Amino acid sequence: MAIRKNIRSLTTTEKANFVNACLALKDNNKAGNKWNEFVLIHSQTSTIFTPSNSSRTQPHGGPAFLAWHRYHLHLLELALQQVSGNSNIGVPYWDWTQDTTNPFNAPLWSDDLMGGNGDTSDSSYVVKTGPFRFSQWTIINEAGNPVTYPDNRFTGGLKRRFGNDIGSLPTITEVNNAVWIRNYDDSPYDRTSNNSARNAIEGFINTQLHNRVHRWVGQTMRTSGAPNDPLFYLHHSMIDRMWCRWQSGNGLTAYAPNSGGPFRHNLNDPMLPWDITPNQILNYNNLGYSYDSLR
Ligand SMILES: [Cu+2]
Repeated sequence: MAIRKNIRSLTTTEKANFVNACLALKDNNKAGNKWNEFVLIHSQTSTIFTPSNSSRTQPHGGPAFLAWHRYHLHLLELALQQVSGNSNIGVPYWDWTQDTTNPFNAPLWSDDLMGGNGDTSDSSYVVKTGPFRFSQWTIINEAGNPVTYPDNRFTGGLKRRFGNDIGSLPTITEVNNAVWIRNYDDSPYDRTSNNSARNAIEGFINTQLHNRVHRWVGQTMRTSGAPNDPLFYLHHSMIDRMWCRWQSGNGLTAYAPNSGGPFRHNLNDPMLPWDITPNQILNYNNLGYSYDSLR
């Protein structure tokens, strides 16, 4: 049984276990490694519009957002458990509301967890510290090849540029305001939905919760290849935790639309590429993980 912990509560051993499992899944950057498969599932489905003439894709901008990312994160967690032989590994979460006053010095940027900001001194914004630093960890484009940059420097390097695109992280008040919306989602079930906990958490309305953190970290995290950065999963563990908290107040069967909405976003529609339905994963207890705390 995996317990997803706040990164602040991890022991030195737990941090090492998580990092080493990520590195093992990456398999020395060998072609076809499992980590990269997860990146490609995200980047490729991000181009599948549902339906084709809408702004809504399978993973983003629609009701399936939370369910799709819950399942993606769950599969990654299982893969980390499998490769490490440790069924207790849970993907820890980054509660960014605890780092709003001093985000550049948040504890997860340590050398034994995520490493830090990209290098601003040479304006490359390439991550050069921690386990996922340049030359240790290679990020890929939509074709599965190492990412290249216009200046021909640091091919394959992971990039971050904290606080450049947007200056601050979301606060606990903003999280509460999103979680207190009782409606899971609302017509037209897209980026404009107003009375929608899903859209408030995803962040196309109000204070951009999920989207804002991607923007604050910047660079790789702002692309459809964001799962190249292991930080993606710590962020989505926090997003899934927010949904679990919403479910604790609204029930494990609450969802919308049950039917009649856009295909691949209704309760019993198969989500690409797995053909699993939101209905099958609403009750996350059945997926074998829990959180150390929901608030
Ligand atoms: Cu996503």
